[in-house]
Amino acid sequence: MLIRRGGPDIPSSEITREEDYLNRREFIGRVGAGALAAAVGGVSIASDNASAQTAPGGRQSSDPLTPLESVTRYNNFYEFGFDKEDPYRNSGGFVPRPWTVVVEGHVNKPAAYDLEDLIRPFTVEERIYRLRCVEAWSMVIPWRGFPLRDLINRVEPTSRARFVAFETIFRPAEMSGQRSRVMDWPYVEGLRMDEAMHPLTLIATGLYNQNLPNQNGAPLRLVVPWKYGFKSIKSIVKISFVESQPPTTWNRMAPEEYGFYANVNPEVDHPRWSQARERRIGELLRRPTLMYNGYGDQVASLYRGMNLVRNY
Ligand SMILES: Nc1nc2c(c(=O)[nH]1)N[C@H]1C(S)=C(S)[C@@H](COP(=O)(O)O)O[C@H]1N2
Ligand SMILES: [Mo]
Repeated sequence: MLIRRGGPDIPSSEITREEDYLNRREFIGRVGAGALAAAVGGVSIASDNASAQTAPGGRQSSDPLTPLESVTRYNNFYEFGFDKEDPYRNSGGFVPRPWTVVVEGHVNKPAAYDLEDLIRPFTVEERIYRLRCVEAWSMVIPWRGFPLRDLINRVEPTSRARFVAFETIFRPAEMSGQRSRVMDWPYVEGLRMDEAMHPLTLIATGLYNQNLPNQNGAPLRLVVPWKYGFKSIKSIVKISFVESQPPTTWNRMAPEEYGFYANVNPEVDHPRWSQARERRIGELLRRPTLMYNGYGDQVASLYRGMNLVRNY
């Protein structure tokens, strides 16, 4: 299968054909990623394939990958418009580098970090995670990134930090959606500290072995695989360590439809539709939605004793 392009922003030299990518993964499986990285030089993938499979957060999805073309042309990124193809069409003029991330609040090392400096110390690895949108569709995406907790440990939150708040860039000149007031910009999200520290919680800087396309949240975004997609905030410019539960964009817009927790839960329906099943993009038949998007054995303990109907 030939993929035309990964998005309007990616120079053609950076585009990975899905077929090449899949062949390469097979190759990685045989020789080990370390050897491959050594052979081709400077490839930022897991330095040790065995550890990628068995690391605490490294459990991979064995479902077939969603084609790159769907991952980059069927998006939710309201800063670039409402229709699924709008982010693909409208994000070509967005400039994701250079980029600064402000870290503030209850941390020992608050600062405005240049993106490259911020991510340099961390081991970037591939994680294949399912993303389940609250709209009852899902994808399987080979992300490239590092655990958020590596970053959190580096900036040293104090004991007063109980939640982490995230903010997307506000740049209406480049983000046409932000020129209308349909949402309260900038987009904001938040996690409880233990959710943020969970090894499954990823800061993604790429997918399919290329830098994140603009429409997927360049240059860095959150991926929280057991929560509905809207928790996975894109194009992050601010990370704040706070004492109380921060506001989140969708909760502010429609609090009875979108809660703070937003854990994938087939038993708690959205007020306007069922969450029991989902359409995997590219498949015809809908499949059952799994509790915590299938990551329950790793995350259910975070919510033990909580009422999941009330804390939706
Ligand atoms: N800043 C920002 N982040 C966002 C959104 C958005 O509109 N703005 N949409 C969310 C929703 S609803 C989903 S399902 C995922 C989609 O990610 P993807 O387009 O990379 O698949 O991004 C999330 N992050
Ligand atoms: Mo979503």
